[in-house]
Amino acid sequence: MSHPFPKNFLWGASISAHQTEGAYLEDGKGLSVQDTRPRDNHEIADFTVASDHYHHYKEDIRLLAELGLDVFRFSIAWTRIFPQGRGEVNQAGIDHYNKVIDECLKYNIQPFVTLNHFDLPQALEDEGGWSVRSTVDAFAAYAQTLFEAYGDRVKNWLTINEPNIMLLVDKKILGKEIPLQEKYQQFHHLMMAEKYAFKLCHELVAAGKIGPVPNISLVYPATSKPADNQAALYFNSVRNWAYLDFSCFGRYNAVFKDYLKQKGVEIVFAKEDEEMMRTHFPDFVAMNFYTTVTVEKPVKKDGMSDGISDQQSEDIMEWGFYKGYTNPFLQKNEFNWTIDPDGLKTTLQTLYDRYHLPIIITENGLGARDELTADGKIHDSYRINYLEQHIGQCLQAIEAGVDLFGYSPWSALDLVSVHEGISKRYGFIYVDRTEDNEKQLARYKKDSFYWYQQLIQTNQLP
Ligand code: BGP
Repeated sequence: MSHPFPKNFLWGASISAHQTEGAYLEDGKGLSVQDTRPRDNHEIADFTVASDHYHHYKEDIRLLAELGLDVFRFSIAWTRIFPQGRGEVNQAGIDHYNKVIDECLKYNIQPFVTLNHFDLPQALEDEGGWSVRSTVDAFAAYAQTLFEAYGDRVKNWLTINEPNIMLLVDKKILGKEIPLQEKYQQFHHLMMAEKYAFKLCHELVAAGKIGPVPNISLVYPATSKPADNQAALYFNSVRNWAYLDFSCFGRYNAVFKDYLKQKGVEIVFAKEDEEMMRTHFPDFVAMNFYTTVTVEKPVKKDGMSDGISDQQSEDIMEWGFYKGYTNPFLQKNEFNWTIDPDGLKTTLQTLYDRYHLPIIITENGLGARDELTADGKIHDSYRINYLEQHIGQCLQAIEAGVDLFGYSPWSALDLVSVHEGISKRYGFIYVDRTEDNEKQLARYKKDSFYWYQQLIQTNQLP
């Protein structure tokens, strides 16, 4: 029989603004880079409607209360607060999130608020986006506005979702290739923007806590060959540790710096960076975990292919450094992502030993093509199975000494997947997006909803 989780363990569920809200031009909202991103035609539900959470937030939060959540992780759309990225505040945007926050608190659900989840204002992108330093200033002003508006009620903040994935290993999120030098300069600006968020949160939010949100896929060497071990070291450093080392230690790690040197990339630091980066630190780490990755040292340059992201495909390759490898010991989901619950425990232990900070999991889950049955049910036993295995490993990590204080899987309700549109669903709550249907946008509780509800009630796995 499984042991209970610690008494104060936080059970949650997560979403992001642009993947759920829709209402993309309502109440003064400006366009974000996600609104303008080119879409595949097969996506019947685009981000303009998404799950229409903007209009359904009351119903959704009521369902999440029924689920029994302690925590609801959502992001704020920067373009609702500042339609042009900076300048005059859009009061309708401030009001909307006031209502969302108050609705959560009404049910005793703590909001965990992400400042920015992939949706930079298009107006800032037009001025150079994260390539220009002025975007860091705009972000700091935006973060300050949020802390001042909501800091009396929101005590837990997350900075910028997965800068490591958004920029470094995924080609689809921003929908374009960025030249290498520019890419790493953007990365540095994101890192500095986060430092301003730490500083401002600690100054402005009484008892406020804030953490970075990396996507971590632990990297395994394909074999015990020393060269493969080197490949794994480099990919771990670039993909996983570059972000968190900067965030938590205030420096880039030496392997990452060597990688940049070999690539001929030189990050330009502003005068104030050195002091800022060594002065402001997070209170916890919020980790998103889906997969692990396995790499070998590439031996020949041809065969280099065009994988979209390392989570999805082994085709990822950086000549001279690493090449994806199909791990024969791991199963995959229908979207080609490896499933590795044991890897979650190892990741938690590695992370905790490296940074000595409390950890909350803010994403983990199974994307699948769920089917709504004629009687309004969704039998997602595959998701229950996935969650059960991963939550089991969370418990093992806690018992092995990791300070894991919460688990907030992806996603609270169905939303528009970054890579696959609405066809790939993660939610505990099904959102009907069939066309020409009077049930359009209706919500249904999946089998996993009832399973998670039971788990939260008993604070232990069945
Ligand atoms: C993470 C993102 C989420 C979410 C998730 C699943 O990297 O933070 O926004 O989308 O991945 O990815 P996908 O939607 O492609 O299945």
